[in-house]
Amino acid sequence: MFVDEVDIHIVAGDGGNGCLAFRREKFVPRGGPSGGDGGNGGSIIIVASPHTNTLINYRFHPEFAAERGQHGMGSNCTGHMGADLELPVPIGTLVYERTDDPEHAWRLLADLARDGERVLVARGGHGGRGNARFASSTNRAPRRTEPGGPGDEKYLRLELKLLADVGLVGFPNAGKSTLISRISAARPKIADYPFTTLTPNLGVVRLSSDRSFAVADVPGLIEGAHRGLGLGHQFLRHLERTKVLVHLVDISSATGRDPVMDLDTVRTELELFQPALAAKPQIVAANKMDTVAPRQAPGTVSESNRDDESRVTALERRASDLGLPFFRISAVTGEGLPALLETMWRRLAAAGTGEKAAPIEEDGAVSTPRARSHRPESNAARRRRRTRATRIRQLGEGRTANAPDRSASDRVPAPAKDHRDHHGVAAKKRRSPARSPSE
Ligand SMILES: Nc1nc2c(ncn2[C@@H]2O[C@H](COP(=O)(O)OP(=O)(O)OP(=O)(O)O)[C@@H](O)[C@H]2O)c(=O)[nH]1
Ligand SMILES: [Mg+2]
Repeated sequence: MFVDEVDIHIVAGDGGNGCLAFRREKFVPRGGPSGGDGGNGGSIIIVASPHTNTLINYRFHPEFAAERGQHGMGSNCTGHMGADLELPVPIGTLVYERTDDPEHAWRLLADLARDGERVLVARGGHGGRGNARFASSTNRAPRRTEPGGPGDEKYLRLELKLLADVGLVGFPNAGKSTLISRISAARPKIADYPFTTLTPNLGVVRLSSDRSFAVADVPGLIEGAHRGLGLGHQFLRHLERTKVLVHLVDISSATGRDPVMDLDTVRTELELFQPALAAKPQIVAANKMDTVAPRQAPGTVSESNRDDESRVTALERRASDLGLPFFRISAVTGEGLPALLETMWRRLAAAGTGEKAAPIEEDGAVSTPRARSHRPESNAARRRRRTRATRIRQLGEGRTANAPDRSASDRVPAPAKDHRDHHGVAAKKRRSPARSPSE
């Protein structure tokens, strides 16, 4: 089963709690605090992998949780970190995050268009500090510990958009699957009835050792596909990343349709689905030329064959009106295919084969590094930022959370002389600002 869209729920691991412990050992009086820190929780990372080509695993298993961090232990033992969880997805998967904004319910987090590209989608919680970390010169037996931070929890949508250079479009039965099976090693189902192809197929065309490109065969389109007729436009998204479109038009009179109308209908459907699709470089190929008799002198051609030839010339005229290259081919016999493939390659080269897909019309970042910088602030980061802002404000007012209020101390007259005790230390200690509970 080909699954190209799934919703999943992910929860990163919580951090382990800090430990409260004291060293108790014979001959070691007042051993001091020895509670270790909790381990960090595991994060969840989505990775583009060439070893999978469908999201089906996520359809039946939509819940994922990373391991939590182990709690801290006595003897200053830090808890184990939770293992990160890597979710492999096919190359070409887009990762969206659900938002609270009703206008943009899904925000694009990353576009994993390259092998091995990865995005951290849920960060594990920080491990809490154990009581050993709170020991100070004034508090040598702290009983304070920190709980571990919670891991991120998110609802994600994974959407697969196949990565192909050339997309084959046309009415059902036009011969798209026959063509892809002829020019590549792909072996899709081929049959003489409409909608044989129910899911997209990919094939790689090798023109020579250093010239190859990927072709996608998507299910046939009919008039009204943008309204959901036929298989609808649900698979057209797989053409969004292609750089060249090839219109395959069934030229045989067996369809009972006009080839020019077929071409115009498919172009209109593409335009209605997404104007950017219709703006891609296009090529027109009249398929099933083996059913059309070769041109002969007038008067020697039978009625039926003359009909077919006029259908081809009408389509050729329409293609030249639109400024599109036109080819006469037969996917079954292989006639005209070398010239068509060369033109595909030239158009691809002109469009820049090495480039990534066109930007998607969604708000939010597309590339992974940018997506990381656009990721919403985590709870821990927000807490840190607020604490820092408060400290800066207090410093501006001449006081900090740790220091006593200067304005109050200013009112107290300063001691006339330094009252040192006989060690000369205690008075100094008494004057030092009180430690805050956060230290
Ligand atoms: N005579 C002839 N028949 C062809 C040619 N190309 C395809 N066919 C036949 O047309 C029928 C449909 O071919 P498919 O390749 O399944 O067509 P499709 O466009 O993939 O159809 P859908 O998957 O339904 O969209 C099959 O019976 C093919 O044998 C051709 O060049 N000449
Ligand atoms: Mg097919």
